Parts: sequence; structure tokens; C-alpha cells
Amino acid sequence: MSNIAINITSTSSEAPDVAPKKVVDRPRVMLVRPPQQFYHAAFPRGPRLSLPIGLLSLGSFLERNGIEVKIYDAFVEGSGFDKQDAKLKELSDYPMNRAVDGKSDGSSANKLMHFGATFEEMREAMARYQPDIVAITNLFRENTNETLECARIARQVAPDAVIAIGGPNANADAESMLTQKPEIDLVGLGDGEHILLELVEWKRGKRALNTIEGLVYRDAQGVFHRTEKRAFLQDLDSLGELNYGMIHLDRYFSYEKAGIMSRARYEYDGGEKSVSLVNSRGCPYKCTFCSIHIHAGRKFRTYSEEHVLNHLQNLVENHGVKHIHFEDDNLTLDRPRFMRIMQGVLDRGLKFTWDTPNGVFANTLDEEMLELMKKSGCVYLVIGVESGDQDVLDNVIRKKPLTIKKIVEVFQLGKKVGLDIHAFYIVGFPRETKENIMTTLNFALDSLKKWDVIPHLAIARADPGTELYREAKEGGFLRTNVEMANASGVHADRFVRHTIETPEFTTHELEELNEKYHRKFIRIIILKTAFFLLIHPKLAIESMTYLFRTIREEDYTVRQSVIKLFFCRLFYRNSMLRIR
Ligand code: B12
Ligand code: SF4
Repeated sequence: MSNIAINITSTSSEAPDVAPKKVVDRPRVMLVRPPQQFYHAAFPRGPRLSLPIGLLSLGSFLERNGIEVKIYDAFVEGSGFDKQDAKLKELSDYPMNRAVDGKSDGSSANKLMHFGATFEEMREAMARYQPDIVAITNLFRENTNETLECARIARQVAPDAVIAIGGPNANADAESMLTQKPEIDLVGLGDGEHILLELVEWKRGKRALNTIEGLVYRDAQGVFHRTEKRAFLQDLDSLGELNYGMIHLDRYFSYEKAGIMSRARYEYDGGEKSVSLVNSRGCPYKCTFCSIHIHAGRKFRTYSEEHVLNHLQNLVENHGVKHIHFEDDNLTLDRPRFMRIMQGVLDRGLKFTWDTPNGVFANTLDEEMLELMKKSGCVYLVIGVESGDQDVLDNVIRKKPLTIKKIVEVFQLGKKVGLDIHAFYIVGFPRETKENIMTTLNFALDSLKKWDVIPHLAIARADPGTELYREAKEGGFLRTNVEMANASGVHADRFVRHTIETPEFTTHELEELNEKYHRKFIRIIILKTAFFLLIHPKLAIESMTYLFRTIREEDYTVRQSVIKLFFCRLFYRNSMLRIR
């Protein structure tokens, strides 16, 4: 959160009406994902690029309601993928940039890059479209500055437009973002579809702003007001279908093919045609590090099975999609429902591979489900384990009702069924002792050795609005540390973030442990893979062919090609036996 003083927010009953700057009969809405910077890794290349699922849902809904709307995803707009760091200079006024540039060895600064459209290109696109409402999405805290900059530019281009922001991070940090950028008129909280539709009505002069639930807005005096809380939408089917024609699907596919991938995935010819989607929203659990409840609520809300199956069928049959990343907060919470969806996939003869990169909760998993998952195309399953210490699970993370016993059972089943299993672990919570941390690390190591479970180790980050953030802040444990190399294991972590330091551990100790265990994991995975290839010589030959093909046909160095082989094929040993 920013240190800037925050204006007082009035309660909903006092919220006054505010007139739009200009009333427009048929407002044009521009939905924007702003340009972003990324830490550039050897492989995968560039940022985690993915479909803007939220904007697609907002856009499709508005369009269906007769509103003129355009999605501008800066990732796939502008002059394209820039391998040079030149564009980075355009962003050099950013605090985030300065922080990264300030890194003592300068290494991460060399690898930061800007992807997609420049701010100038975005400005031109806005000027061409002349929106009356600019709705900017802000998913990650890492992208706060770019969201604010986007709002500033939008205001310059369209002085009379409504500038609205929404999305997970905007929900958690609403007043602070309004304070930092007077150009922002309001923040939409929770599901955005009906909020935007009602904002269109306001812009048309047909509705009072203070009657729109789920807003934080500023009045003429600069005072912030929160309107009544908006109930989360229960019937997701009522939103209608997504109109994939609103986005440049082909561009996401071609970037995927070039190695700019949204998610780790098992690669095969055509597999670059992968999309992320959600078929539910929200999660009833209360894990202390998780921010889902802020913008998606604690009630598990679903699309009907028929809707999900039609959606999948449309993707496979009309858009040539070959792989699906299910990004639901708690995909398998309703076991019978998910079983029916998988059975429906089989009954309809839909051929695609799928994964759960956002992680699933282990409690509902059993042998029957794992079998059906494998049969319906699951190539790997990620389990949100978080800790190998029951006491930490129960009392620190509060990931109830998860037990280590159940986790081990699922790991064993994965091995038995022949479904590749990955697991998320997090260490570095307040109240976690060194001993607790070692228990988790050794649990991850053991599970890899015994049941081939690939570990993904992260260092706890305290996102605003979470219980973890509150506890860490109150305890004086929050540190903003830009030098953490691999916390959470992805590129975003080169950015300013809230890590935690307690009398039990420093961030550097955690980082050292992380690196040490990472090396151990990799050594074991290499050994296991070598053994696996030894007993499957046909696969060994295919892997070599894949490697040579990557070196010959793609613009990769040998090192990158080997890493690619490893991450895109050898991590998924069981899958390799099924899809060639
Ligand atoms: C898929 C996903 C990703 C994907 C792709 C995201 C994408 N589509 O662009 C990838 C792999 C890139 C990713 C990466 C990360 N992610 Co992520 N991700 C998600 C996930 C699981 C789903 C997002 C989604 O598409 N939801 C479905 C759509 C329909 O919802 P939506 O986008 O929120 O949009 C709705 C509303 O928010 C609203 N809305 C959205 N925009 C706007 C704008 C306006 C004006 C209005 C009114 C409303 C509105 O209306 C929409 C429709 O109802 C969320 C969890 C979640 N449930 O949100 C985490 C989440 C967004 N990720 C999170 C994190 C932490 C990360 C990482 C930092 C993880 C890490 N340590 O590396 C990285 C950062 C990426 C980066 N910058 O480099 C956190 C963000 C917390 C925060 N405050 O920062 C979340 C919330 C998960 C969590 N447990 O807390 N992620
Ligand atoms: S189970 Fe997953 S989505 Fe639900 S609260 Fe825990 S971390 Fe968040």
C-alpha cells in the first residue's frame, strides 16, 4: 500500500450523487489491460502472457447488452514484442523501475523488459477510439504503477471520459490508488459486468452514481465514498457466452508458439493453441495469504455444467483450441459437478489436454476422480499444499480442513494412477519457526523422492487485504525487498513486493534455503528423468528429436532448448507416454 495519506471514505448511506463530466447518449467503452514490464528469463521467454479473461467477460457482456465496446490488451497491441530494452527507458520515471535499477549488482535491471504496446501506442489507440468510459483492469500488485500511468494517459486523451479501474489488486488497494491518481474517477469492486453496465447508464444521465453498488468514488471535494456492497453474482450463466471474436486469439497463439507462454505446459504440435478460462468464481476457504475473497467472495459460484461444456466445445471446434488452463479458484470443490463436467467432455468426444496451474485443493480428490481427470486429458495436476507441517496448515495458514494425511494419499494415488502431480509450497509466514520451515522443505523433498511430486517452492508474499498482510504489518514484519531472486519462483518477483522477516528468519535466509532446496529438487528430477528415459528408449529418442528440432527450427540457443525440453516435456513424464 502507498504511504500517501488517504482521504476519508464516507459510509454508503452518506454517499452523494456526482454527475458525469459529460452526458453521452451512446457511450463507447474501452476495456484496457495496460502495457507492462517483465523480468525476462531464459525460458520461457518474456512475460506470462495470457488471455485477458476478465476483460473478455466484461466486453462480451456489454456487447450483448448493445453497448459499443472495445478490448485493448496492450500485450498484443502496438508494434509488438521488443527484444531490446529500449522501451524500458520510456518507463524510467517509475518508482518500480528505480527500485529495480537500484539493485546492487544491477543484474535484474538488465533483464527487465517491456512487452507489447508502448504507452505512446496505447495513447494513440485511445485517441483513435475516443472512449467515453475507460475501464482499466489491475490484477496484480506488481502492475499498480502501470495501471496508474494508464489512467493518467486516458485522462489526457479523453478529458470527459469516466476513468474506472477494477480487478483483484484494485479491489484490495482502492482508496490508495484513487489517492495516487486524481485522474481515476472510481474503482469497481467485485464482479464488474453489471457495474460497467450501470456506469454506462450513469454516463447517459439515466442513473445516480450513488445508487450503483460496489463502487469507491471521489466527489467534487475529493472525498471518497463507498456505495453499498454489491452482492456477488450467483448465476454466472446469466452473463452469457464469451465472444472470443473480441480479442486477437491468433496473436496469443503465435506468442505461445514463440515461447511466450502463459503457463508451464506440456508441449506438442498444436499445443500452443492454449487458453485460460474459469468455470467458477470464489472459494469458501480462508487461507491467510489468499486475496481471492476480496474480489471474488467466499461463496463458490459456478457456470452450469451445460454452459461449461458448450464453452469447451466452442473453443475446441470453432477456435482450434488444444489445451485448456483451468484457472478456477477452487476447481474441484464441488466434486460431483466436476466429475460430470469431465464425463461430459468424454461423452461429447472433446479432445484437448488440460491442467490446473492455479492449483486445486486436495480434499475432494480420490482415485476415481484422478482416473477421470487423466482420461479426460489432464496432463498434470497442481495441488495447493502450502505446508508440510500440520500445525502450520491448521494454525498459521489456516488451510482447513486440509491434512497432511490426505495430501500424502493424493500423492500416492497420483503415482498409482500415472498422473503427474506438482505441488505448491510456501514458507516464511509470521509465527513459522525454522523447524516448521525445514519440515515443509523436507516434506517437499521426500514427496518428490517417493511419489515423483514436482515441488514449486515460494516465499510468502503479503498481498494487501489478506489476513497475512494484516498480521505481518501489525507485527512489524513487512519488508519490501527487491533483491529476492526466486521468491514465488516467477519473474514477477523481481518487482517491489512485501516479503516478511521475523525474529525467526530473514528474507535472505529464506532465499538461501529456497535456492539450496531448488538445486536439490532439480538434481533429483534430472536423475529420475534419466532413469525414466532409460526404461523408455523410444521416448528418449523422441526427446532428442524434439531437442534438435527446437535448436534447428526455433530461434533458441542450445541452453534455452535444453531448458525448454526440460520444462515442456520432461517435467511431464506420464503425459509423455500418452501424447506424442
Ligand atoms: C489466471 C491468473 C494469472 C495468470 C494470468 C492472468 C491474466 N488473465 O492475465 C498469470 C499466470 C499471468 C498470473 C500470474 C501471477 N499472478 Co495471478 N491469478 C490468476 C487468477 C487465478 C485468475 C484471474 C482471472 O482471470 N480471473 C477471472 C476473471 C473473470 O476475473 P477478473 O480478472 O478478476 O475480472 C473480474 C473482476 O475483477 C472485475 N474487473 C476486472 N477488471 C475490471 C475493471 C473495471 C473498471 C471494473 C469495474 C471491474 C473489473 O470484473 C471481471 C469480471 O467479473 C487470479 C485469481 C483470481 N480469482 O482472480 C490470480 C491472481 C490475480 N494472481 C495473483 C498473483 C499474486 C500472481 C503473481 C504475482 C504470482 C507470482 N507470485 O508470480 C503473478 C504475477 C504476474 C505478472 N505480472 O507477472 C494474485 C494477485 C494479488 C494481488 N493483489 O496482486 C491473484 C488474485 C491470486 C491470489 N491468490 O491472490 N496469474
Ligand atoms: S483454497 Fe485456494 S482459493 Fe481458497 S482460500 Fe485457500 S488459497 Fe485461496
